[in-house]
Amino acid sequence: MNLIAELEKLLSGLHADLPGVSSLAGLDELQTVYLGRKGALARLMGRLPELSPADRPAFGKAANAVKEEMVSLFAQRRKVYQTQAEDAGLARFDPSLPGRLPGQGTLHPVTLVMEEICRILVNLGFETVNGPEVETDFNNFQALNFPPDHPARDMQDTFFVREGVVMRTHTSPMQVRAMLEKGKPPVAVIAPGKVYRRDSDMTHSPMFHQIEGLLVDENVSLAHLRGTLTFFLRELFGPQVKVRFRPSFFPFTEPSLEVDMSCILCKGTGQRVIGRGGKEPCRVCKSSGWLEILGAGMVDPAVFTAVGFDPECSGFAFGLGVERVAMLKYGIDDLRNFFESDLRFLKQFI
Ligand code: 2U9
Repeated sequence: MNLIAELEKLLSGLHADLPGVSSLAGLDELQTVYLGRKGALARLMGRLPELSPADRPAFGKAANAVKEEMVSLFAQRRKVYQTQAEDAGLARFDPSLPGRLPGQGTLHPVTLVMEEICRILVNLGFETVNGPEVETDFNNFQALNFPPDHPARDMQDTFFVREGVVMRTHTSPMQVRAMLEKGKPPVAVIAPGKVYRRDSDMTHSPMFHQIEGLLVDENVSLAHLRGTLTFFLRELFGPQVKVRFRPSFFPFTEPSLEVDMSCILCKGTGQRVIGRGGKEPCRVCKSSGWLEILGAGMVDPAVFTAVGFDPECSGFAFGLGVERVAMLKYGIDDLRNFFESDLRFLKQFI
């Protein structure tokens, strides 16, 4: 049989074999048999030297035509299988299934506590005010009756941006702004936010969060301050909390107070019950039974004068550190946990 006839036989052999293939893998196998490097067509073409030089071009041309046809037959068949595979994939796809949710973050414990505190105070009628963390010396110190030689005005204690401009050391400048904007009483605002002090150790960080409150009206008394803060602490820590007030000093309040609450771990006893009737000194309140939680006082008339209010008007103010509250509420003993962004820590607060 001449070689050209063999080429035709090979092609009709492929036509006969193709319908017997039932998978993509089977098709790959058959393609190797016919078109592989050592396949039937390659073997046939390897017999070119058997032909006389005059017959070789005709054979070469016929062999190329057969190869092209074979390649196209395999390609067509492959397409059929691919479409079938895609259809099968689509049949398995259920568009009614809920989508996969991207991993959701959680709120930072400081944010959670800040929101909780603001919620209680807003329910009491205070309005939230937010503002700049870079402040004028007037709003941060002068208006709040800080004398020029007060230690807080020293480079060691405050971050100075430039002459007369500081990173706010408390959120009190927001209450100053609120009074300047309103022009006269009544004012009832809370100012939550970041504050900056040149401090850094186990219990101090150069940036922390405060919430301060201010109420200015006619005939505001220490009794209003006491009632408000007692209610506030019982909402935040539970109705069993006892509250006490001690004299203190701040430039912007007179009289000034430190507010303590009964220890939330030992319930004010100074001792914690362990095991069967055993007791140990409470480590949270260092056995005193009390925790310092707020600073407060009646607004000093010098502050009213500085913002153009009648110095005869009356008001109370208070302030607290949010990280401290979060540490007590969640039993955290190292402040640095809040700022290290360790997800194992942060994911515990939902
Ligand atoms: C104006 C007038 C008075 C805000 C106050 C405190 C007492 C206070 C500290 C608590 C812990 C700051 O975070 S802390 O270190 N705050 O003790 N703050 S009275 O008094 C004001 C504020 C604004 C116009």
